[in-house]
Amino acid sequence: MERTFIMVKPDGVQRNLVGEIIRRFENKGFKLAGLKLMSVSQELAEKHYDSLKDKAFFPGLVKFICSSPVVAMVWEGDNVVVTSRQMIGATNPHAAAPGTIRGDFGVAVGRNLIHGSDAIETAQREIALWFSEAELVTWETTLNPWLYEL
Ligand code: D4T
Repeated sequence: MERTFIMVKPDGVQRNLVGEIIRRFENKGFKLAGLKLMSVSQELAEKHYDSLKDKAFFPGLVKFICSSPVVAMVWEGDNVVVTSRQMIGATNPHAAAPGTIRGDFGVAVGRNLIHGSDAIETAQREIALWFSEAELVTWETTLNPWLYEL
């Protein structure tokens, strides 16, 4: 089953949106495979955002991610990478559709609350970067026949 990496950023944690965000993923029908509240080191933040290292906003972004705890998660489900990005909404909350997380709760691109992997390969890289094998849980949910046409 496909997996994606989701992170509630420092602004989402500070604004008490962790429960709201988890609720949306649970209600959708995705299954939690990993979850932790953590402080982010500069090294981890720089590795995570490596593809953006030439952008002008990179230093500010790294500083922000390290400024306060984040909640790192792995969610599992059919098409979870693309669907999560749709649930999260456009990078800039101004452009994010109502009903999306950024559209409903954000007002600034540098405070856009949540990160979600943008492709299956990115998800695999990010999950390996943020979680050890031992922190990921493989488990069976009894809901599967009610979520999927098996
Ligand atoms: P993430 O990676 O956090 O899920 O965001 P996106 O995939 O939607 O967008 P991104 O990689 O282009 O940007 C990463 C991160 O940088 C912040 N950002 C972005 C910023 O502070 N200023 C900017 O101008 C842009 C484009 C927000 C998200």
